[in-house]
Amino acid sequence: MTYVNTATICLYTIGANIRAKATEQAVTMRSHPDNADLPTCFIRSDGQLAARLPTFANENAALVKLYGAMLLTRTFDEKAVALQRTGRLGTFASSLGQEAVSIGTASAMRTEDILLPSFREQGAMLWRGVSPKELFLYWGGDERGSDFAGPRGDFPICIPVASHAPHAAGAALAIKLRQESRVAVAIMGDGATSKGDFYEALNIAGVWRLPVVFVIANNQWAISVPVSRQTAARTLAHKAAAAGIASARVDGNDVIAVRAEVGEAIDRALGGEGATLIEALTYRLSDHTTVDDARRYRSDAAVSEQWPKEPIARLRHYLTNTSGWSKADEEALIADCRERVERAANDYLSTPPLEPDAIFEHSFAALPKDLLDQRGGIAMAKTIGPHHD
Ligand SMILES: Cc1ncc(C[n+]2csc(CCOP(=O)(O)OP(=O)(O)O)c2C)c(N)n1
Ligand SMILES: [Mg+2]
Repeated sequence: MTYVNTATICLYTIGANIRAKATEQAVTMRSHPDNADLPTCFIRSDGQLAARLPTFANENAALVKLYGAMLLTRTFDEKAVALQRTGRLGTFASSLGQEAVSIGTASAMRTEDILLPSFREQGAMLWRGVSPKELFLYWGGDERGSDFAGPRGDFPICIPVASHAPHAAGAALAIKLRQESRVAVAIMGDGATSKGDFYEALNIAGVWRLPVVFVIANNQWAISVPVSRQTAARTLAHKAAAAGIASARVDGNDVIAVRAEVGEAIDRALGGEGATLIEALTYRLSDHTTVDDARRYRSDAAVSEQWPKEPIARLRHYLTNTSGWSKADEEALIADCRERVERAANDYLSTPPLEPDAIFEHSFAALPKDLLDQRGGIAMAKTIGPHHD
């Protein structure tokens, strides 16, 4: 964890010495005040250890659970893309290659914390208990997909870029005013960090010391805009400096590192230390969405270079090396993920569609007049049939 708050830099000189001693025996890549750009990493792309693992990762079952959740996410994404391609789902944003950001973040949260996802965080939502059927319903244009049976306190998918950043600050303010022991956690992309909403949310989170964590899934692209053209800041984590909040950079393809950094940020928030901005470095291996063709703005070679770093193979290498994760284990897990996703897809496909006027049901407690009129029009069309001039 790195603070880019200048007031704490001198403390770090002392802290750095202590930490250097503590990690003498471990090969460490954890972020460090003398090199704020270096991301926290525990497991390298080849599955080898980069640093001594945090306590939660010493238990094999915990790692297998993280692995299974990433695989379920990838299986879900594959099915969603297939459904869209065959005309049975709307536009969809795959999280291929970014599963560790979602799963690392969600696995660090407690049930009572509040997730505010963007549109590419199905992994986090599934981990929190949103069902794959609900996610299919959402992307199929059905409002019932946002009415989660599971995590009732979590926010729905946010399509407008960064508009959930102020919502996260607002949720955190409510937590603080009610003196609850909870944290709001928002996940958004690198493109989101250019929005005014983002800066305003960070600013107020700093001023009011709010219990909120902003996780940036820096997948290097905002549709066709590379991160190099997104900002002149050296890193996205540096954006925390102006808000006076803590920040960290993490290898976003290392699920253990993401979980560790988000966990530390949550602990700080619970301890009254306020907000943290975490930049998770990852890569969007898929098109932006199913209506994008990324080959128009980036080369296949550039994408191929990123594949060896992807998060699922990385953890599989580690599990294979350390705990004898076998081909049979892998096949059983794949079969389980497929079965769960297929069942959810079939449930979604056999769900009768909503009535057209359901579109008016979920945004307003009391409908404004123009929407009341429109709803009346739909009701009339249903009784007398469509109007033809
Ligand atoms: C306010 C707003 N402006 C524009 C868009 C169109 N749009 C959808 S995704 C996107 C890029 C987002 O990039 P990033 O924040 O990096 O997230 P990623 O898609 O990479 O996950 C844009 C411009 C939008 N959804 N909302
Ligand atoms: Mg992006």
